Amino acid sequence: MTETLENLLHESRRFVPPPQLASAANVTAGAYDEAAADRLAFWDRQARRLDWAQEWTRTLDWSDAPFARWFVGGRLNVAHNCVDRHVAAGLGDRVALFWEGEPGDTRVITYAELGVMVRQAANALTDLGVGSTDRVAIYLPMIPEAVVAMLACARIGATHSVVFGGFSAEALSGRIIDAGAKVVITADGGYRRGRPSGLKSIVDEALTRCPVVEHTLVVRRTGQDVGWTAGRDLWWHDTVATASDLHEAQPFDAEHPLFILYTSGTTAHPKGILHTTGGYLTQAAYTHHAVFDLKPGTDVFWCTADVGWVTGHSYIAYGPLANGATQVMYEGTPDTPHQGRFWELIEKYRVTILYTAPTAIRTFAKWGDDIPAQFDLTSLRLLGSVGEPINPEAWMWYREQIGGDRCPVVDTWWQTETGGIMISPLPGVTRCKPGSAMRPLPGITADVVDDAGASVPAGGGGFLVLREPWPGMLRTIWGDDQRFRDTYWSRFGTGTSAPGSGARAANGGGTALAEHGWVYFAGDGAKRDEDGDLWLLGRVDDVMLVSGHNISTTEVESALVSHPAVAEAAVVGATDPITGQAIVAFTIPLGDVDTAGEAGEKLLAELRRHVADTLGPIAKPRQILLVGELPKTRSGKIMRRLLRDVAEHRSLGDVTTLQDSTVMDLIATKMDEPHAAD
Ligand code: 6R9
Repeated sequence: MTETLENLLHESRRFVPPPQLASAANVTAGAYDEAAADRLAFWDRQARRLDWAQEWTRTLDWSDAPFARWFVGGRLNVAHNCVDRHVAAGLGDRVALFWEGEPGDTRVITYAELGVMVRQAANALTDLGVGSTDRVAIYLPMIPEAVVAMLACARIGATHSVVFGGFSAEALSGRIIDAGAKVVITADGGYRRGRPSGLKSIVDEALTRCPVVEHTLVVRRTGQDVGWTAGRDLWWHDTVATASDLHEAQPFDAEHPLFILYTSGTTAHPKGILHTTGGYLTQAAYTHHAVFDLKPGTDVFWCTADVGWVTGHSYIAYGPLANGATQVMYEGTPDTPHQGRFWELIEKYRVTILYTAPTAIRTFAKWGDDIPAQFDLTSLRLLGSVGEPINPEAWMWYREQIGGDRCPVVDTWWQTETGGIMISPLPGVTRCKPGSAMRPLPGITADVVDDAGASVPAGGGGFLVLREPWPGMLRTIWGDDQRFRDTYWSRFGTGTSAPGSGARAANGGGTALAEHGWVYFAGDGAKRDEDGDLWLLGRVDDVMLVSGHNISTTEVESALVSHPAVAEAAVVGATDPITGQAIVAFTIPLGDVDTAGEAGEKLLAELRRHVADTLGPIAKPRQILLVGELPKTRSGKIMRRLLRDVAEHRSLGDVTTLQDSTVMDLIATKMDEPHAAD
């Protein structure tokens, strides 16, 4: 980016916390002051929300930056913190998981029962020779055993690497090899879209390339036939379910590796993000307590992410369980067997807090308001969003149609790398603006900087950076310290290769420069509005340069989504002989909108005008295509890279991480059709 991002979108709607929530909130405005007064003392207090076998001697050691050590010398056991201590406190009968399979089968698991399962799995893994210097790959559907497997690894100090169950044999084997996993925990299959899918068969294929794997542990979920390698493969029900449920948890060092999680990106070279024990759990637990205002005795929390993503790690497995939460866990897709499945589950389990993704919210809006309206959603009191920028109109729809115009919506920005939520409203404090993640949480320092690393003034846009280390931060990229430095710490600040270009320049920008000068580059664009609140604008790779103006795809998409005929939109910059790049928009109309013939042409012209009216003529798309679907990753993020290929009539790059690879063929065909809106 040669200039700062333009600031195009203006939003004047404001939503104050409901008084009842505010007056009983877990975290109040004072937390910001406390953390500002002494950030490390603040995190010290949050760490004390956990049980430690041994107290730490130093909160943070940053002397070997960018390699951080938090809670130095402290020792704790994660599984003890997530399960045993609740049982010891007399809460063994509290439900930990209301699990619902896609076909409608259910399991209710209390904390006491979860403890038995975790201890048995810990014993079984130990018997297989797994210890605290080993890695275990977990490739499971959304069944309770996924959480049990993670906790069992944590209990014995083995580092887990959960691989999303939708990934191919190739992706799986690449991750198993990179991590050096010696055991793979999987299932025969899982249910998705009404059909059993195979997992064990994919593991078998992957393992032809992974000689380091000694055993697989296989959960029977679907009962389908599976291949079997005697001596290597073991059934969970023969091994874990028959193991002793007596197991004493040993404490591990605060910096003991807890898990590796591979981020989306190129499958050829996955980045194994490494998280450790004490700091990660502190931040996962604190942010879950603060952002979701969780009241463990009465709330029913539902995070709809898959455990294969970081959201499932931090806000299904670790954060909620550390806080003693009661959760819903759902195996399947939101439209199986019908499009009201989520709302049916909220009604059934009286869910009070829902955490989902903008892609899901926009899809629900597209399916129509009448679907959620058929269910009783009055149990809800708080709604969260994560994964992508949430368009103001999607935020409004979520608040009104799902939250009954009564529940606060918290838009939470964070990454696999950050381990936990970083930027988010506090539900009992913040006057929310639709589409803004608002402020860094207490104890977190974020900034928006220009190309030279100087803080942008209010009203400006640029790169999102984090100026201070935080407890849940990644410690490195597994096996590749240099890539860790290069990717996150070399763009700005002390780690930058051009001396003087980064850290020092930031002094002029207004925000006090951290003494150490290390600046974490998140890779996202952001703007700071006149009030100092933050708006996340997506990956900087997606920013468009139109006639010398940097324009975010997010803002143009939000303008399109604010038109009543539009459900979803994805925008890219395509090479243009006159403007450098020109805006090309792929738009999904709402289900009942007439797009045939002349009506379609009229709509396209109107949409282009609408964007120009909302954001200014500079943001007017050169071309808009009406499409039925958009290319998305399996975690629901729009893949603009592929749309750029289509818009520039290039052959498509890697499509293996797509949720549905046929989508691109349809879009490419559409692109080649003649259109009047050019
Ligand atoms: C938690 C998660 C991280 C990237 C991140 C950003 C995007 C996530 C967002 C958001 C705008 C939000 N992102 N939350 N953008 N507003 N509230 O999604 O982790 O899969 O590693 O993705 O997702 O671009 O950099 P991960």
